[in-house]
Amino acid sequence: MIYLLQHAQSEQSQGFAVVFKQIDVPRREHAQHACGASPEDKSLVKKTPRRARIGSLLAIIAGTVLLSGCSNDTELGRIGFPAPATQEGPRMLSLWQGSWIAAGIVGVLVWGLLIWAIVVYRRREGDTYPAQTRYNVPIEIAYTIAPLIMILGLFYFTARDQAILTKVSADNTHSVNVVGWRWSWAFNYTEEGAYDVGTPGERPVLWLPVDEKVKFVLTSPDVIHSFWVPAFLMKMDVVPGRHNTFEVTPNKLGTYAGKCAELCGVDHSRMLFEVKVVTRAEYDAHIADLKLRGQVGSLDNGRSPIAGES
Ligand SMILES: [Cu+2]
Repeated sequence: MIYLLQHAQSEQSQGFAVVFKQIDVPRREHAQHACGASPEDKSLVKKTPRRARIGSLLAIIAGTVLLSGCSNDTELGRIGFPAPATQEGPRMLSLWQGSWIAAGIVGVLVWGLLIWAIVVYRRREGDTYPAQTRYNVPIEIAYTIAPLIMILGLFYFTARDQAILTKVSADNTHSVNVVGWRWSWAFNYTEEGAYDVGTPGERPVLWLPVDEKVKFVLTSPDVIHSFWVPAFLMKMDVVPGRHNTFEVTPNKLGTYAGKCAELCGVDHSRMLFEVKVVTRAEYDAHIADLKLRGQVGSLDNGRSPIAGES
């Protein structure tokens, strides 16, 4: 190769293109010849164990990320998500974990390639200006196709799960009209004909019977709010003039926190409520109690009727 390079340089009629072709040789080999060193590059022999170590480190990182995503019993395994308290929750959880695992694999690959290039191709004594590569069609095709595959993969799983999670069944028998208003919530138990309402200082409580599918119909008389029960792994905006709807089946008894997740004004942070998932008998008793207190019917604007006002 060096002979060809010298030959090309000696013939003045040969242009730069020919010279570049001729010097398109492994840079290290060329550099070693240029400075008179032996072609037996000992540093190349030493590279293998170092590369193996880097590879092992990357494999350990990738394995840790993958394994941590396998357990749903810990917050670390759920990557920060709360333990799901609905039948639908695990689907949302696995979409979340899958997205992080995919991001982790891509991250490890990119960081690995970066570190590998920095370490293996670092400047060494005697190195000359490296050969410049432009318009490498296979690499540019790979640059285009790889992100496309990633985006299409994320889109497919997101669209699939979103379609399932937002599907509203026709056979619904239990629904609650959730009214988000500045700055609290009203819950209209549609079939039962009872309501409950809170204030920023007094959190309202939404009661739900366990293992029964409930349809939430979200309405707002003023601005956009967002109905969020973190343990349900579901959140949906409450938009004036719209009836946003979703269904969940709470399957764990307990009390859960809820809040508004859309900045809606000065007391947004006080739009807190609680959700009590109880047995059917406790639920019926609570509805009867609401009716005894006179909270019969529904509130479409979130405000309790005040004596003397129509
Ligand atoms: Cu709000």
